[in-house]
Amino acid sequence: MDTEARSGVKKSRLNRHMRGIWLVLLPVMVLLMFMLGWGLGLFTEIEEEPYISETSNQIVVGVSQLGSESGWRTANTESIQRAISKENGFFLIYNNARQKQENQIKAIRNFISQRVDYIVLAPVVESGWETVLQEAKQAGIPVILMDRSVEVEDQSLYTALVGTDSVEEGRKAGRWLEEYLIKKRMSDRDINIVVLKGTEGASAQIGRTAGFSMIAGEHDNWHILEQQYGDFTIYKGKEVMKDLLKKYKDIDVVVSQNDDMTFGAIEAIRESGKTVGVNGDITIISFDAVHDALEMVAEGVINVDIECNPDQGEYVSEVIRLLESGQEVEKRYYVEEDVFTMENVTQEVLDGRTY
Ligand code: GYE
Repeated sequence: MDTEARSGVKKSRLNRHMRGIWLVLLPVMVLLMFMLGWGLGLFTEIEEEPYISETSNQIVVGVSQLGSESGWRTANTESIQRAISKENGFFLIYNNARQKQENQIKAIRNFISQRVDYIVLAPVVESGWETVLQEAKQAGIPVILMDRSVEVEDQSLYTALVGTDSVEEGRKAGRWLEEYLIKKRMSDRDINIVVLKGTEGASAQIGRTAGFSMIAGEHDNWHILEQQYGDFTIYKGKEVMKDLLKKYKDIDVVVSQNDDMTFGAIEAIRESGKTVGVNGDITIISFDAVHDALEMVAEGVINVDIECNPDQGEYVSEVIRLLESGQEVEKRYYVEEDVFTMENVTQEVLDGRTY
């Protein structure tokens, strides 16, 4: 055999050998790939979250809370967790967004993919919700807003709002100041005011600012020296107040849009050597009326506290019950609210205040 022929024989033997290897290897590889795919769940349908099927007779509710910035917020969270409970026939999936809208959007998308029955949203800011609310609507999941509201053109993007009338709260603060100045025979004097606003873009802040400004606008002698964001927190309230005290030597009134900022502001004022409250240098107007703040109202440290009721959980669960039984619900449910001064903070009020 010449060399060419010999190499031809070698090649065909080699080919046969290779084919033999492949014949064994190929089925093994296919089997291995199949087993791998099976292990990864590629050949089975994506399963529902197990608890949803386990809770078929419970109403599944996803709650997106905006954060935990204040005593009021803690009470609001407790209220919704109490109402949307197992004992009441609900299965709650709770998420705290830590003041970030993007976290709330993520949570809502998560609720949608888990096919919850209802979504409860306490929105940190007012705008930027269209897309995600549209997604919930397309998935057929009703959205109930709690506490704060959203700014959307299409009102059908949410089913109902359970909250407070923040514009009215701001007006109440203004009207109280009007009456107070009349009583003190100071209604003709120049009054210097600073405003500690809550979170930028939050409906509670926007409403309270607008409501108070409406009344302030009716008085030429009321001068709003400056308004600054204090994020509804003690820390920021103190920082902002310190800054304002440095800038203005003659502040008469502080309008602080929640009790936490008020606590911080009072610390800053006292540290600057000034006094607060009923017989003090600076009149304090606060919002929320949590227990510790009401004690300070009773002591005359805070002049007035415009109540904002965080007990909204029961109203939310009531709205869900109505929807479950196929009934119409109102678009807005406002909870009842009072105005507290030294005169009406009784021991009974203090004892009854659980937050
Ligand atoms: O006043 C404040 C909280 O949105 C009404 O948010 C709520 C406000 C409340 O952090 O304390």
